[in-house]
Amino acid sequence: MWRGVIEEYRAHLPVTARTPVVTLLEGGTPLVRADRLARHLPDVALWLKYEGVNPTGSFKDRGMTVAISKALEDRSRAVVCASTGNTAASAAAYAARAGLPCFVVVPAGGVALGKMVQALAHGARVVAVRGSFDDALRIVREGVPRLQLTLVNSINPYRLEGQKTGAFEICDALGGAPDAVAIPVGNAGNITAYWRGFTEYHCAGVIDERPRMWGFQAAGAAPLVLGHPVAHPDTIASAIRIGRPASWEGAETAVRESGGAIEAVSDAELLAAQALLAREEGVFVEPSSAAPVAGLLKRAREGRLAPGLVVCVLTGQGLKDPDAVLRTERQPEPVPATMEALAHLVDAALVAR
Ligand code: AN7
Repeated sequence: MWRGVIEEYRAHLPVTARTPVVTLLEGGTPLVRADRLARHLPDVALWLKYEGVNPTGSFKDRGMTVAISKALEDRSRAVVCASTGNTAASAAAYAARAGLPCFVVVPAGGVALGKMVQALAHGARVVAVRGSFDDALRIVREGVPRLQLTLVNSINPYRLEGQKTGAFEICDALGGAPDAVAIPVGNAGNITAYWRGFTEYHCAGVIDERPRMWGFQAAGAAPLVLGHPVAHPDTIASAIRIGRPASWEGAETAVRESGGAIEAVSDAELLAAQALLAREEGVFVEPSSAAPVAGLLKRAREGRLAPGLVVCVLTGQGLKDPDAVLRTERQPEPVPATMEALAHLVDAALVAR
């Protein structure tokens, strides 16, 4: 049975026999081959690392199991994070399991419905500020020393330590490293963590080569592409609506050392990629998580996609953000409860195909 990322990768993580392990058995997520989607990407063998099936529905759980376990070991009195939603949901769940109070600071109106509901359900104290995620992170960083809280954003080094296990799992499943990894970039913690994971496996001789790291930001929130912070980030992908990434240097190092790149995709490209994943592969992700697929499609269209084995990291579950889908999809109008009404709709739909 899968034992969660701390037990599975204990030798690679900053834990000891005295660390109380707080886990929901996160990690061990599917690496799914995506041949139908790959038809749009000439000469690419495409795999999807589906992080949406983690316990709280995103990759954040990999880091949170380590951060919350260490907070408990260090006798923290409460934890706090700023969040666009997924960190909040994960912190709330793991803090609940540890018996620790949890404060989450979010941009008012800037968090998808499912994530807000998760934080509330797990009993986190939710503080909604009139401002952006970057404002929320700023006040949390300022407040942590005075309030004596443990910060569980990815500035907390234990978070990235846990998240690097995603890279280990990809190599373990493939029996080596892929040629490239495509990943969404918001606060830039995850691309930094994956690069660390590949580098550690490379140094340990587990893999011969490290993959190229391709990061994708939303065009309205693309500070790493522009080369300067964005004061008012704007995108439908609320998870990555971030103008001043905390792990800026980590992302640049990953790209430089791997020979990769960070590029931008438009909201229209994000939504099209989200729909394609759902309709051609049966994999439902939130808009931010469609960024790597949107980016690969764009590279292919522009003739800039090298052949090889590519893994897309799909960071979050689609159910978290129902409003994003309902912008383009309409709910059905009720019809009479008759077989004829059903037959009429079936015939119309199949003729239209
Ligand atoms: C689904 O929850 O920043 O580049 O506060 O939720 O490591 O920040 C979420 C980020 C990608 C970007 N995909 O990862 C938060 C938060 C999803 C996310 C990212 C996020 P990073």
